[in-house]
Amino acid sequence: MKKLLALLCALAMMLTLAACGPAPDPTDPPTDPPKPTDPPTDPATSNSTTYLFETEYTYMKDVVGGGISGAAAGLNMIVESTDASNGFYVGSTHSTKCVITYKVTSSEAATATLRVLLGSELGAMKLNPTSFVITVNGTAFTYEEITVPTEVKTTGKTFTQFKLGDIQLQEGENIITFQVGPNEYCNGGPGGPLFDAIKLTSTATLTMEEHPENIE
Ligand SMILES: [Ca+2]
Repeated sequence: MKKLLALLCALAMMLTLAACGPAPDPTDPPTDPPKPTDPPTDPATSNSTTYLFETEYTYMKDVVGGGISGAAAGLNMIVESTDASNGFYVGSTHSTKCVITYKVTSSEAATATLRVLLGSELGAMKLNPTSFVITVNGTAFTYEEITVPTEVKTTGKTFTQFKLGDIQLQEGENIITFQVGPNEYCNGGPGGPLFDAIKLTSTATLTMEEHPENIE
């Protein structure tokens, strides 16, 4: 009987010791806390729309341009081309007096991503906020320099799309201007790109003041 009691005591001690092992610390955080769902990289993309606005539909009648050799202005700057969006682009922009003006009405104040479709007849052309000035409602828009490749009709890559960045639109009418700045791309004088169209991507509803009679 004594032996049995001793055995039971020994067992009880072993169980007690076993129960005294390192207890989990209740303050420890879970090793893998649930992560919040990653936000979409661009919250505006889900319900935004991309609008294609043709340069040949801007108000062109009073626009001053410049050809490689000789003057150009107004509707004479519009060129028909199967390579261009809508079959036309605006060329002969080789003058610092050349200002292309888009009037875009926005349903609300909103951000819009600006892309431009450009070509070059003057070789590879570096455009930046100095050599090609862009303004939005009178404020200069800063963008990273782009290089417009020369016109290469054999590959059909006459026009290249460039994403320039986000602009801020106000509710109602917005004026977006593109002006050739001082540069030496055209025989040492100012040269501009072949201007096909712009694209604006925004959650707002956008409309452009269009002049389709330009190409009639
Ligand atoms: Ca066009």
